[in-house]
This record gives sequence, C-alpha cells and structure tokens, in this order.
Amino acid sequence: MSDNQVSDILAQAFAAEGVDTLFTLMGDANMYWSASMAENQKVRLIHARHEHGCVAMADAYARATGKVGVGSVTCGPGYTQIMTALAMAARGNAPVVVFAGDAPIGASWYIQSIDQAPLALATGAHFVPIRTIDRALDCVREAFYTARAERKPVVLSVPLDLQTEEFPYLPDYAPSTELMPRAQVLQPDPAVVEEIVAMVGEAERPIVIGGRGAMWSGAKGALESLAQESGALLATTLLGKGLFDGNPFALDVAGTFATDLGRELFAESDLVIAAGAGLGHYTTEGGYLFPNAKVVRIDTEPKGLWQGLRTADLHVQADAKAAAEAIVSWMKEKGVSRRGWRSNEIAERIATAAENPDPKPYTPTPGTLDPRRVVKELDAAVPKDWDVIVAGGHCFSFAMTHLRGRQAGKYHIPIDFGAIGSGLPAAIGVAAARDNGKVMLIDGDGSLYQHIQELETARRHGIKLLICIINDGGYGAETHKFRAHGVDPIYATHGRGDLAQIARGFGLNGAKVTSLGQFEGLFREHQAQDGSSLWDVHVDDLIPSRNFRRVHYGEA
Ligand SMILES: Cc1ncc(C[n+]2csc(CCOP(=O)(O)OP(=O)(O)O)c2C)c(N)n1
Repeated sequence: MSDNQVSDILAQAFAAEGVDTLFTLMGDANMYWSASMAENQKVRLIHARHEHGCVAMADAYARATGKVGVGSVTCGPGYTQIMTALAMAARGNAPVVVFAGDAPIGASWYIQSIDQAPLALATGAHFVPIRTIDRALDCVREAFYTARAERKPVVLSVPLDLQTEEFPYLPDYAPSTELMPRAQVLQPDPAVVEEIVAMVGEAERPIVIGGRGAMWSGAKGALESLAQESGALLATTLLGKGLFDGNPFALDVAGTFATDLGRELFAESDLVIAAGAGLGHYTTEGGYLFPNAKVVRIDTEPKGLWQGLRTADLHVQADAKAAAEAIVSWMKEKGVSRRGWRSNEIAERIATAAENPDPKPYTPTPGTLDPRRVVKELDAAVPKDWDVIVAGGHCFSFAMTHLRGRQAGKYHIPIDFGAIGSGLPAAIGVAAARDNGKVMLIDGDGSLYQHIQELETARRHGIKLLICIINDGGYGAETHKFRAHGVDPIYATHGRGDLAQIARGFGLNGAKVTSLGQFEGLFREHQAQDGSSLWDVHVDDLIPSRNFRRVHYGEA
C-alpha cells in the first residue's frame, strides 16, 4: 500500500489526532482510507454491519472515554443511513468525527451521489467538505477541533476521486489539540454567590440537583457539602444518575423517573440549586416538578430559555465545583448553616423508597415475570463496577427506576433523540472503550430487533457483552398507550419469539428466562464462557411502570 496517496495522508492526520479505534462500514468512498487506518496507522477497526452502528458505536465510545469517537461510512446510501445516529450525537453533545466518503467531484454523474451538507446540518452536526487537496489537512484539523471544542458530531466529507490522488506536499500536520485553549476553571461572581447564600439562608426545603456537567467538573463532594450545610436533599438528572448514590439524603433521579417520594418532596421544595444540569423538559416535568421553588442554576454556559422553558430565577456562570465551594465558603464566612430537610425520619423515608421504588402489587401472567423484580435481581447479580447501557421503550423506565448503587458515568443512555434501536451498537462502543468484559446491555425486544445484525459484529470481534432483553412480546410503550386509550394493543404485539435461539444462531450464548432466581447462576456461566451472552427474559406486558401509570393511565 502506498503511503503518500491522499487517503494515506488523511489516515496519518487522523492518527495524529489520537484516534486509536475506528467504527467503519466500507464502500468505494472510504475503503482505502479505512484500510490505511488499520495497516499504516495500526488503528483498531471495528466493522459494523449497518452504518447506523458505526456512528452509534463511535458516539458511545466518545461518551465513555471523553475522546473523539470516529466512525466512517461510504457515500450515498452509506451516508443516508446515519441520520438518526448523527441526530443522537448532536443532541447528546458527543464529540464525534465521521469520515464520510463522497461521490467523485470529477464525475458528471454518479449513482450514489447525494448532497451531503443539508442532511448533516439538519441533524445538528457540523459539516466540513474537503474539496481541494491543498486544504485537506486543514479540514481534518477543523473537523476535530469543532468536535472537541463544541462537543458535537462533525461530518468530514471526502470525495473518492480526491482520495486516490498523490499528495503533492510534505505532510506536515499539527493536530487540533495544539489549538485548543487550555481548559480553565470558571469561578463564580462573588456578588452572585452572596445572593445565593441569602437565598439559602431563607430556604426551609432546598434540593440540590447535579447533572452531567457536575460529574464532568468533579463536583460530587462539593455539592454534597453544599447540601449538608444548607440542609438540602440531593437529586440528579437522568444523565447524572448515580452521582450521589449512597448519600442518605439523595433522592435518585429528578423528573419523569422520580419516585413518588421524590415527586412529593420536590413539590414542597422552596429552593432548587441545579449544577451542570440542563433543567430541561424531562428533569423538571415541563416546569411542574417544583412549582414552589426559587431556582438557581450553575452552568458554564447559562441558558435562560431551554427546551421552551424558563430554567431559573438566578444564573451563575461558573464551574459546578468552583461555584459549590464558593457558596459553602461564603456560608461559613456569614455563619449560615441550615438544618432544612435533614432528619432521621426523611433519611428513613428515602431509604424505604429506594428499597422499593414502586411497591404496587401485580400478579404476573403465568410464564412471565414482573419486570420490576427482573431489574432488581439483575442489579443484584451484576457487580456495581460494570458499565450498563439502557435502551428500549417502556422497559427503559423499569431499568432507570430500579437500578441502584452504580456510580455516575456507569450508566449509558442512548436515547437523546427518543430513538430506539441503539442499545446494541452503544454497548459495542462502550465495550470497545472499556476493553474489560464488564459491560451489560438492558434493552427491549423491539429495540434489539432494529439493529440485531450487530450481534454478529460483537461475535466477530470477540467482544464480550452481557445482553439482557426485557421481552414483553412487542412494542410495550405502544401497547400500554393503546390500552390506556382503549385501543386493541394487537397492532403493537408481535410475540416473544425465541431470542436465545437467534443469539445462538449468531454464535453467542443464549438463555431463555421465565422464572426468577436464575440470574446469579447465569451470570457465573457468562463469566466462565467465552463471548457474549443474551438472556431473553419474558416479562408481563400487562404490568405498567410507575411513570407510565402516571403519564398514560392517569394514576395519581
Ligand atoms: C427509531 C424509532 N422508531 C420507532 C419508535 C417508536 N417507539 C417508541 S418505544 C417503541 C417500542 C420499543 O419496544 P421495545 O424496545 O421492545 O421496548 P418496550 O417498549 O417493549 O419495553 C417504539 C416502536 C422510536 N422511538 N424510535
């Protein structure tokens, strides 16, 4: 293979950006570059079976590592397949670069040509077209710079005829990392800190919410001290789940997936301090979760209007940890220390709710299981240091409500665009990032079927996954909505099939689970075996989750 063809020089530049893993599906417009990444640059290639998988894997890899995730697709139909994954990465602020081969610019007609830019832009991705060899390396740098600096997906569009030309210059590539402004800790304005301390001094029932930004800033300890000093309870956004696990005053997730107790206490709250948390639609239940609270929002990029909502009464433009520390130190200076919510009684109520977040009794239909008990048993059987990917429709609610005791950053939730189907690709991306065989996917049967072909990818690459499918025999989210509206759920019911057998057909281990008490044994078997395992867990499609009962069935 030559080493000064444009495709080789571009591969060199990608390697200089620190790329060590590439998720690709090859065609005319990206195959030589992909091969050069593997052969000349010694990058690990993971060959997906559908282009959606390439980008969804790169997205999950990026979120799990904090590095830029790189995917690649060929032109035309290879490219149009990735729209959902690009939109997900854009909504989730994932730094991803997609090397998208493009039709030859020198051709009068090409069967696979399509205008790539508007498609990328519509998803929220940035678009960088290479159109001359002179600027090819500048374009790679811009793509990586934008992905890193703006935390978004970038499509680097590279016509196939340019790639096969000789590169006429001495390759001289300065990676985007050399241009990145050094990360700095944004300190809060002391006048704003003073205002917050005055608010804390008057609050009786404050709650501190930590989100993904708080996790990134390492603010856990500082926010726990702030809550301690101000007598506050703690909660997280969905993406921050786990941040305060173990703290006796932590309510788990705020918003749609909150426990009944969490909702009750939020309704009584008179001050919410949110750090690194968007306070969007789901976290605040469209603005109705804490109607009586004054709201302070700490963020490096404050947004007064977000998802159509007024997010806060007072904004602090600062790093979450720095702001929490500054507030606590000013409280000490002023002698402000509050008892607020903090009592043994509240801690006991929180512990009881955590033990059994949804106690409503149901008797499962014979041959099926209560999905709540399934998730709790699974949670107990799988060690807490494992990464867990949660996807699917209705079953997502069970998992997010009943999984406990895992640190923030261990949960991976590929649902930013409200799309099903990305659980398996995301699990492969996380597994590639971790390389430790400690990755579990919890997904629905409908979601799995959308990209079931990636089971073969996992097998072929020797990726060890534990896949637990909450199989309710159809599109549970839809069957429950149909039932709640008096419509026959038959249209969303497909039958449970034999997923264990299908998994075996792909070369994985497969087990059907129709009784409780099996997960510990199955887990030991999984650990002892090579390769991935799929557990097809038959659950009752008649048992609605707590939030579906509330949102769709009108239960109080
Ligand atoms: C890409 C995409 N197609 C369709 C939908 C609509 N949808 C939402 S939930 C759902 C059912 C998912 O079924 P499954 O993964 O088995 O989870 P369950 O709801 O049964 O727990 C569907 C089809 C969607 N959100 N995304």
